[in-house]
Amino acid sequence: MTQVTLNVPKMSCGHCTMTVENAGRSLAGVSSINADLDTKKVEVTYDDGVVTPEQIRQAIAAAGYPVE
Ligand SMILES: [Cu+2]
Repeated sequence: MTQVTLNVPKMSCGHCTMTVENAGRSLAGVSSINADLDTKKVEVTYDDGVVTPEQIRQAIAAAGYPVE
């Protein structure tokens, strides 16, 4: 398992973090995702043989939250 921390500054409430987490969870290979509202960071644990960090970024961006 590989871990990555993404910056998602647009998250502004609990609904945002839920939307971001659900977007990440919808991807095969993502084993855990935790969005922190205070730091605007999203920690993702994933299987790098199944999914790439770029795909995770794109899924979160497609949900309306650009990753910086
Ligand atoms: Cu929100």
